[in-house]
Amino acid sequence: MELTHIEHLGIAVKSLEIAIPQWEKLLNTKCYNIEEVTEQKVRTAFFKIGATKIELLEATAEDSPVAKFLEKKGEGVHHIAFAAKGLQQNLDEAAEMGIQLIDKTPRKGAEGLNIAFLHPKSTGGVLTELCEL
Ligand code: CMX
Repeated sequence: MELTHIEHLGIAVKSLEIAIPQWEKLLNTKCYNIEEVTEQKVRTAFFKIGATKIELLEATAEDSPVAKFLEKKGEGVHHIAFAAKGLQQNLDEAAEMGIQLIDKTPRKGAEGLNIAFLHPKSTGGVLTELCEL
């Protein structure tokens, strides 16, 4: 696989309204984008911090993956996202290595990026996202 850097860290929060000002204070920077990703049943808020980003995730439905996560584990780091050169090729290589793919082909994520998730059961318990550069 060819991963270049950490594109963002996804953090599950109960409420963006509460979390955004807290993270703006912590990072000393303003949230630059709030976006709903209907397909993923989340509302997201982004912050730039150096070469990477922080993505806050709020569930928009009871059956959202983020709602399930919050119920089981509470607020906290939900996933790590790597920038990948050639997303489909990286997915094919991951599958060849025996990594379980949640998405066998790329789909559209926040900020218009093509993304795909790898199952946490095959990535050391960390939900992992690949983002096409
Ligand atoms: N990180 C680590 N482990 C996780 C996890 C996460 N974010 N989410 C679930 N798991 C673990 C659970 O703890 C559980 O482990 P155990 O079997 O040991 O209890 C196991 O995975 C199954 O979890 P579950 O609650 O039964 O949930 P599902 O199997 O229904 O779904 C997953 C889990 C990862 C397949 C699903 O959440 C998914 O498809 N995620 C990718 C999409 C996503 O998260 N979208 C939201 C973000 C979108 C964005 O960034 O734009």
